[in-house]
Amino acid sequence: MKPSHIEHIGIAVNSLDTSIPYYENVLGLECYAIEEVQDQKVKTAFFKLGDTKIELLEPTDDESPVAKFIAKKGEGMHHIAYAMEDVGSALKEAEQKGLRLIDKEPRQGAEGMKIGFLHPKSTNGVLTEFCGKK
Ligand code: CMX
Repeated sequence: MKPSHIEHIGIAVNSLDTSIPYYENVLGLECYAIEEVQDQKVKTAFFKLGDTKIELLEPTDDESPVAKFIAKKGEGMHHIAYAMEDVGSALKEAEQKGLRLIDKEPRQGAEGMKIGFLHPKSTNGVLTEFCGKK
C-alpha cells in the first residue's frame, strides 16, 4: 500500500455558513461543493488546493462523531485522508500490520468516494482516513 497524495484534510466546524467565508474571502479558495453525508451525520464543504482539498465538516446530529469531537476538543483539525488506489485492500493490509480499524470494509463517503477509518489510538493520535474510487 502507498498513498499517492493527501486527498483531503478534514476540519470540524460548528457551522459551514460561518466558516466558509474565511476560506473564500481570506485564503481566496472556492467552495466548489457542499454535500451531506448521511452515513457520517455531517454536512461537508470542499475547497481544492493543488492535488489536495480542505473538507469542512459540520455535524448534522448530536450523535455525529464530529459533534462528539467538537464537544470534547472544540473546532479544529479532525482527520487526514490519504488517497488510496484500493481502500478495501489498504484497510486489510493495515489490519494485518496490527493497526486498529474503525471500518473493516469501505463505506460510502462524500464525492462518491469509498472511505475507511483507522483508529487515532493506533496512528499517533491522528484520525486517519483511506479514500479512493474503489
Ligand atoms: N482525532 C484524534 N483523536 C480523536 C478523534 C480525532 N478526530 N476523535 C476522537 N479522538 C480520541 C478522543 O480524544 C479519545 O481519546 P482519549 O481516550 O485519550 O480521551 C479517543 O479518541 C476516543 O474518543 P471518544 O470521544 O470516546 O469517541 P469515540 O471512541 O466514541 O469515537 C472515533 C472516536 C475516532 C472512533 C469516532 O469519532 C469515529 O468513528 N470516527 C470515524 C468517522 C468520522 O469521524 N466521520 C466523520 C467524518 C466523515 C467524512 O469525512 O465524510
